[in-house]
Amino acid sequence: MKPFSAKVNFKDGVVKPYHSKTERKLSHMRNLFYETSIVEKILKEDDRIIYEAYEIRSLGQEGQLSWCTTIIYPGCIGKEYHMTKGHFHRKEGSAELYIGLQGRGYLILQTKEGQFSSTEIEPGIVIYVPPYWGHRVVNTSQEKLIIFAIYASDAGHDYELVEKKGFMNLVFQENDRPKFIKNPKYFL
Ligand code: S6P
Ligand code: ZN
Repeated sequence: MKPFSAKVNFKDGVVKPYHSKTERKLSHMRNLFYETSIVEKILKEDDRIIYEAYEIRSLGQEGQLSWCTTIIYPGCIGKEYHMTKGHFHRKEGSAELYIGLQGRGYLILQTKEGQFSSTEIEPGIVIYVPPYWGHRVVNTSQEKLIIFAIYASDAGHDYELVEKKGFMNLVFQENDRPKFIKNPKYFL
């Protein structure tokens, strides 16, 4: 394999060239937002894009790195801010680096044993996601939240647990400010 490069636009998060672009619409996240009745109501009129990701993959082999930008559009579903689905890595011992490029929000993290952590993201903040911590990005700003992530190419995504149990805390907008609320649907 030879060295290669791509150009990341730090203002809009677009990567050129990229290997894959993922577009996550509200309909792809039906059961991830807390207020499912509000989701269904919005979907009758508008299947909005919640986030997009541009990925540069190298071979899915041990020792290789992949990276991506993720652009989370501003907005709320009911009181809950737009966010990514969130995942654990299939190869659970795989760490990751998150770097804030634009906008503001939180990276929320949790372990399968019930530990929870959150870190604010803003341009220039670099967050280390240790092995075994599931992670989700939440946009609490009124602009696009754009992040850059670097991870092991063979880390993989495990969405199952998050789809079943959610995250321990929800990030709600209250009086125009983010507030962390215990997720009543979460169980250990
Ligand atoms: C991969 C890394 C990111 C996310 C992306 C979308 O390990 O954490 O590239 O895949 O931000 O989030 P999600 O939760 O839908 O995969
Ligand atoms: Zn990850």
